[in-house]
Amino acid sequence: MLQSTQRLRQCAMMPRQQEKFQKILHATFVCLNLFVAFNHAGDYNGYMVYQLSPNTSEKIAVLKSLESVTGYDFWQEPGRKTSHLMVAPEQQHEFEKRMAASQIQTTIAINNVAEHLRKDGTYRDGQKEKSNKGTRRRFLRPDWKNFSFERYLKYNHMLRLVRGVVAKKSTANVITIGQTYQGRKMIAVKLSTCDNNPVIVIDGGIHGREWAAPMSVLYILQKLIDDDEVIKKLTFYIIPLLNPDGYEYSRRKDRYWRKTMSKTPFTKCRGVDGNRNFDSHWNESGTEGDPCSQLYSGPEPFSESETRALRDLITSVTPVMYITFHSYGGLILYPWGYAPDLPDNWPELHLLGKKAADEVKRLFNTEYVVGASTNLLYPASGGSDDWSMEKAGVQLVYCIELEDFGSKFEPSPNELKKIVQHANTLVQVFTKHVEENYAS
Ligand code: 0X9
Ligand code: ZN
Repeated sequence: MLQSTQRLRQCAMMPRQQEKFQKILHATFVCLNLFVAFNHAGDYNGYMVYQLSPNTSEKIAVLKSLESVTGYDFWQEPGRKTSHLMVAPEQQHEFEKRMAASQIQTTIAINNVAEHLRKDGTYRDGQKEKSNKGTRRRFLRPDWKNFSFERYLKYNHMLRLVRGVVAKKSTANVITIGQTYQGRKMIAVKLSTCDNNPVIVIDGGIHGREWAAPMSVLYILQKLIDDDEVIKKLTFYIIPLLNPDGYEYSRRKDRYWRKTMSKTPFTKCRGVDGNRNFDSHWNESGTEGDPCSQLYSGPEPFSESETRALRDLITSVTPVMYITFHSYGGLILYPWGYAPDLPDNWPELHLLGKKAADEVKRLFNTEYVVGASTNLLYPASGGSDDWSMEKAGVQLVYCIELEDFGSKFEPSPNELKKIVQHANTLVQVFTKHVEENYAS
């Protein structure tokens, strides 16, 4: 529930004074930066999440200038009507002053992130759950047929589920597409009956903390694997989890970890934002050169083994469609993400996106908004979606920000169950379009 931050005082300052004031604040932020960078390590006691409603482009620019400040973590980046920002306790006072000075409307979405996390967590993998008979048992061996998508799975269990089901199906194969920085196996499931069929690549979880995304891709796989009719006409490569290192670190140590886990020389900060690491307008917009930033684009394009694995798969199978799942926001995005330009085929992408959104609305009464990435969200270059269209020539490309029902990164079991169905509905509509227009 949102609470109003009435303690924010609206300051009526002259522009010059305001500029000076903002410079002093910025200097204070930079000093705090170093302190916070080495001090939170997954402990979110006292951290707050603010909901911000900047109603002018100047106010959005003020928020954007905070992106580079460590201790500030945008859960939803500035660009849309509202955004969510987590702020470390040491910085909250300065932050509130700054918002007041810039007259940006601010409410508190989560008062203490650590408490919020303590309340959550009853439905994570490995924790006790009620069995059908009402007794409590440990959920160690999820089995595919009865798995109901009401909890999040650890990566090993995802692999176990996938391997188990693929072993029973002649049209499905698990292929290893690479290895993560920490040595985890990266896999894709190939569903195919004929190598000449149009190819669709689907992935999820390039951002560690977005747990609903890999679960959605697993659900899509569960539905597709038995759909013999579709597999007669199309070939799929499904990558349930693109950033297993980041996901596992988010499960075990730091719930809001977003990046990969690679090490960069001369800094204690780890990881690269995989979705800023692709070689498409690399490092041009919405990215950071600071290894401590959540949006660090890496030392060079494709510095990460995880992004290279996707690159190599896509270049070798030349898909006609690529869909990447993220959370959250309830958005169906198509390129470009680096700038407000539009691809030539944007009318097709827009109409198909709308068709898919209409189907989710009809079945679940949930609204997904459709549009070009930069225009609907914000400019951010180096994304897997932009790269696959620009450099790999994939014609139909979507980045889906799954609905969260206001639960942000922590959809409840009930919500997760609906979210994975949204994802599957979108894919069904997309798949039908490819079948009807691109298959022979
Ligand atoms: O910023 C991102 O990478 C995505 N949003 S998220 O909140 N899940 O991090 C949106 C990516 C949209 N695509 C591009 N900008 N290329
Ligand atoms: Zn994401």
